[in-house]
Amino acid sequence: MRIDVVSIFPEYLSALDLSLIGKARQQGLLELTVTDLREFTTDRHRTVDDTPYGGGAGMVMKPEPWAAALGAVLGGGPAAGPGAAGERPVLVVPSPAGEVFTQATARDLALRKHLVFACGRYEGIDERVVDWSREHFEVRPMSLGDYVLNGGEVAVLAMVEAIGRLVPGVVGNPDSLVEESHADGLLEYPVYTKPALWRDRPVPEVLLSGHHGRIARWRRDRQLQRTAARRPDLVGSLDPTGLDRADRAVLAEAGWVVSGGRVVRAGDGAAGEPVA
Ligand code: 6GU
Repeated sequence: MRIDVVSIFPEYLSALDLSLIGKARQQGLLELTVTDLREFTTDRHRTVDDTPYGGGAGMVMKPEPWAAALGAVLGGGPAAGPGAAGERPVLVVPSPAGEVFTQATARDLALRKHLVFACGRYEGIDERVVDWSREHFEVRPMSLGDYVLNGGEVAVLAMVEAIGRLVPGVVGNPDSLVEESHADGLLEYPVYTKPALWRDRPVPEVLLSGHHGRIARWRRDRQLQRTAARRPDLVGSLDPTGLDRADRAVLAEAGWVVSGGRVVRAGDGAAGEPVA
């Protein structure tokens, strides 16, 4: 997979030299290039921003350096036309005004050949850059969640890590990807290691039993309870056909029932359902 990141703070992305993603780059699994947007300015001050039309606080990133940088990333230099045959690269534009980036997004983007991340700063990038980019890229404005960062760089670190670890070969043991949070719409179960007794706190006994069936059931129960307590929004999105009797009993205990083909809060739905 090829990944390009364009930023006025290329050093911010140096964390991508480290750990799993750094190793994947050394192994050639990920070909990641960070480009300094200021290399595509033409004035003495290397200006990338200007005041907003219509007034208001802050500054807006100018279109010309962005068009030149994205043109170069497309491979044909600043005057490059539409891409060659094959799939268009994805242009991810990190922004608190984007669609929320989830594990499903990461899985989707991990299948693509070429991802480009355009890190905005200040109040954002002139919207015409986004419109123009749709001629050359599949454009995806993306947010990490409902809070505001100073720029896209930290968001890109998170997104590249989430995507990169799903590229085959990047995570050594692919089983690690199966039982983690959000793999199946639930939060992960709690984990323990030695010693079996620490500061008067024992590890849950079932985990020492060697009984694989009971351990799997205990873990599944903890996933359901934890998700109901911490992320009720995820419970409401569960597919009831994936829930066995034991799952439904745990959810009922937490105040959720299956009704009308959906998982709903007890009391919120159809007549005749038990109220907690
Ligand atoms: Cl992707 N960018 C910025 N600037 N702020 C954010 C964000 C992204 N996601 C959440 N807040």
